[in-house]
Amino acid sequence: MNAEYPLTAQQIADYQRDGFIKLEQVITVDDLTAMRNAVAEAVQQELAEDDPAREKSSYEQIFIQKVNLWARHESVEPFILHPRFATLATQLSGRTLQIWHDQALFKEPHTGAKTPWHQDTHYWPHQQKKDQTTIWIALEDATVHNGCMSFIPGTHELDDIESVNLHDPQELYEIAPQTKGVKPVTCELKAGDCTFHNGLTFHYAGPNRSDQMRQAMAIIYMPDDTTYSGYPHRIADAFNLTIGDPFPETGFPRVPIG
Ligand SMILES: O=C(O)CCC(=O)C(=O)O
Repeated sequence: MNAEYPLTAQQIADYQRDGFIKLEQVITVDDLTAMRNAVAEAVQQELAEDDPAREKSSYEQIFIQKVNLWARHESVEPFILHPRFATLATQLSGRTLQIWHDQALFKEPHTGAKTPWHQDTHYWPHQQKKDQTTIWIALEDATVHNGCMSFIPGTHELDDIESVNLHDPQELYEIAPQTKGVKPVTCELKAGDCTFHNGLTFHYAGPNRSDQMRQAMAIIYMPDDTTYSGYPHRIADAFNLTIGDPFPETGFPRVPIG
C-alpha cells in the first residue's frame, strides 16, 4: 500500500466544516487482513497478561482498549506510522502532525456497552486542542447493530464545554445544550473504511448487540507544535515532561507523508 489516496477539495472542506468525514476503503484488502491480524494478535497477547479475576470498571465495560501498540509490537508499528493514514490526516487537518497515540478499540459481543457522547481532547494533556485528529479504521464491518460511531456536525467549534465523565456520563444536552436540534450523523463502515474526527467533535458509539467482537483501530495525531499541559495522562507521564514542553519524537513520532 502506498501513500496515495486522493482527496477532493470538497472532502477537505467538508471535514473542516463538520469536524468529521467518512472515507471508503482507505486500506487495500491484503493490508487490511495483515493489519487486523497484527492488531488482534497484539491485543490477545496483552489480554493474556491481564488479571482475569479483576472486576472491570464501568469504563472498561465500554470496550477493550489497548493503547500505543505501535511502541510494543513491531508487527503493528508499520500500520500506525503508515504514510497513507498520516497524509490523509495532514491534508484534512491542514497541520503538520505527530502521533499522539494509537488505540485498539474492541467492543465485546453483547457486553460491550455504549460509548457515551463525548469530546476527546479534555482527556489529553495538550495546551492546544483545536486540530487533533483521529482516524478510526474499521477492521471488521461496523454497523448500528455492533456499535458504529455517530458524530454531531460542527461541534468541533465548541471548545469551552465541560468534559464528560466516561465512568458516569452526563446527558449530552445537560453539558452541551447547543447540540439540541443538530442531527447526529451515523457512519456505518465496511471493513477497510474509516472515519476521521477532530478531537473536539462530539461522538458516540452504540453497544455491541452482535455475536462478534467489533474491532477497530484508532490513530490519534496532534499538530507538531502541541505542548504539554501537565494534565495527568499515563502515556505522557512516562516522559517526565514539564508544562510547556513539546512532545519528544521518541514517543510521539512525526509522521511521514507521501
Ligand atoms: O470505538 C468507540 O466506541 C469510540 C471511539 C472513540 O471515542 C474515539 O476513537 O475517539
